[in-house]
This record gives sequence, C-alpha cells and structure tokens, in this order.
Amino acid sequence: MNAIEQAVERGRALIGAATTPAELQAAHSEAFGRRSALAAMTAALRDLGPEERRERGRELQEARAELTDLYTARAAELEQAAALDRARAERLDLTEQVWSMAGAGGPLARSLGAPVPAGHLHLVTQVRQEVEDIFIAMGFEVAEGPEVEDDWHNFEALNMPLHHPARGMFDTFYLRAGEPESVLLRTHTSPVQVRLMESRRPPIYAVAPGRCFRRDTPDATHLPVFHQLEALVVDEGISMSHLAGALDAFTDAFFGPGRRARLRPSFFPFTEPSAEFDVTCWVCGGAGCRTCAGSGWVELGGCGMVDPAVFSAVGVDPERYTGFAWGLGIDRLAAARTNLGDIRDLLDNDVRFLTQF
Ligand code: FA5
Repeated sequence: MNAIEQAVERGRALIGAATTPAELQAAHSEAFGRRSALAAMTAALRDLGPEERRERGRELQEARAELTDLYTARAAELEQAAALDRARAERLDLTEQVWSMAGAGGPLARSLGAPVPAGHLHLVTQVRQEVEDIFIAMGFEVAEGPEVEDDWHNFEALNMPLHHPARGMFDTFYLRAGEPESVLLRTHTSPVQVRLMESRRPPIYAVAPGRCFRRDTPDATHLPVFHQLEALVVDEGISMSHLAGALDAFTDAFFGPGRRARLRPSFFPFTEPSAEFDVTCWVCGGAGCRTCAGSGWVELGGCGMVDPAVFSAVGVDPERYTGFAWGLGIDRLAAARTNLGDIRDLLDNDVRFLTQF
C-alpha cells in the first residue's frame, strides 16, 4: 500500500467513526487539514519532475475526491439523525392534555381508547336558542340584522335625531368610516325593527336575537358586549295588553311558576307608553343584594308600544297599525335561569364554569 492509499484508508476510518458533527469536523481536519498527510504530499509535488508530478497529482486528486464524497455523505447522515432527534425532543403530545382532563391518563386507558371529552354550546347560545324556540312556538319568525349599523337605523329612525338627549342612554362605539359618528356598533337590537318595517308591510310578528355593544363598565349585570332579543309586533288592533300577555307567556315558559315579573313605567324615545320588564332577583329572592343593587328586582328588558313617529319614519300608516316592541337582555336571562351572581363569569371562558351548563 503506498502513502496515498494509506492516507485514504486512514481518512475513511476517521470519517466513518465520527458520530457527531464535531467529531466529523475533527476527522475532516485530520484528513484534509494543513498538517494532514495529503497536504504534505501535495506540497512535495513541487520537488518532482514534470512526468511524475502529473501522475502523483492525479492520484492525489482522486484520493481527495473520494474522501470528500465520503465526508459529504457522512455529514448528510449525521444531519438527518440530528433533525430526527430534534423533532423527537420538540414533539408535542396533544393527547396528554385530553387524557388528563378525562382523568384517564394511564397506559391501559390509552390503549383501550378512553373517551375524549366533547365541548358544547355556550350557556348564552343555549339560552338564546331556547328563547327563540319559545317565540317560534308562539308564531313569531326569527329575524337578523347587522352588528355594524348606521346612524339612521340605530338612532334616527327610532325617533332619536342628532343631538337628541336620549342618545346619551347608549354609550356608543363609533367606527372610523364614512362621516364622523355615522357608522357604529349597534347599541341595541332595535335597529332590526327598522329594517323589518322598511323591508315589508305588516302584519309583522318577529323576534331578532343578536350581539350588542356599549361602552358600559363591566359589573355584576353589565358587559360591554352583550346579547338582546328584540321583539316586534305590528298589526291592526294591537294594544298594551297584548304586550303584557306575550311577556307573561314568555316568563311562564322560560322560568316556570315561582318567578315574579313586573312592568315598571319608563321612557324610550321609540315607544309610547314605555316600560321596563323586571323579575325578582335570583340571588336574594327579593330581599336586596349586590346583583340587584339592593332593590330586590333585576331589569331584564325594555318595552312599549311602537311610537307613531317610528311608523312614519319607515312608511307604516300609524292610523291603521299599532304595535309593540321589546328588547330583552339574553345574558341576564341566562344569569336569572342559572342563579348567577355576576354575568362577567359568562365571558371568562373558565372551563370549570362552562362545563356546569
Ligand atoms: C334598550 O336597549 C331598548 N332598545 C329596549 C327596547 C326595545 C325598549 C324595544 C322598547 C322597545 P335598555 O338599554 O334598557 O333598552 O336595554 C335592554 C336590556 O338589555 C336591559 O334590560 C338588559 O337586560 C340588557 N342590557 C343593556 N345593557 C346591557 C349591558 N351593558 N350588559 C348586559 N345586558 C345589558
């Protein structure tokens, strides 16, 4: 075996024995580096005659090429193994969480395939659907309107022209779009009344559930994002007793016997007369507490007979038709049904709370 063959043999052994990138780098230096046998033989070429220099030069080149190929192949193998190790180390076992939530983390349960807990509809969605069902059974249709509204539908058509003091009842989120304060997040579901009457002629018997937005400070009975269920009935001969009767039927269907409700005179620019719909406080039963601010009653919604000015704004003949409307707070209905002391719990997304319902 000549010196070149010996150098190749040694290089092969070194590269083959390297098991980490650092060892491979060391093997590379030893086989090709400045102090390697190949480097010494390359330097010695200059002392040879032209014929022999060409011949030895070619042999040295072949030796380098072979070792370079071996080095490149080994480097690829080591990189592949390192990537596999990294992937194993970073692997997230998503099933772990599910197993421990199910209280069935043991290897036996895994191999048997313990059940994965399923989610369910949020309490507010469940209540919304239940309330919709009650009114569908009473012959109402379910309508919808947009959450981003214009000034006309949210205020103006509801008898609240620009600068009307009643606009102060609704602390409004305005959007940067169009004229200043012309586009907003709806503060109530009442704009759906306007859209219904603009799009068709009476008779109308409709409810409209949906999300509403107000710059209200969150407390036990207020959220900045909450849900209402609007109702609108427009027909010939509708009176306040129809409104009271419909609310009574709803209270019985939703709460069952035992919950007292009352209508309390109030004011809304879009209804005349107007009232608030209250039920006895579900936390203290009427004695007075933090949830009912000491009054023993919690307001669930506003209601009244549609103001003739609203009919005129949307082109319904106020001489021929009368109607009633209300807006019930769905989050408060959910709280009343489940005896919840603070409706902020509805937004916390705490699984321990949500799984109870
Ligand atoms: C209104 O929003 C009127 N549009 C209701 C109405 C409709 C009156 C049709 C007449 C005719 P009010 O601001 O009172 O009224 O809100 C009605 C109900 O929505 C409240 O009783 C309450 O249950 C719910 N609500 C209002 N603001 C919030 C809030 N920040 N968080 C949770 N619920 C709320």
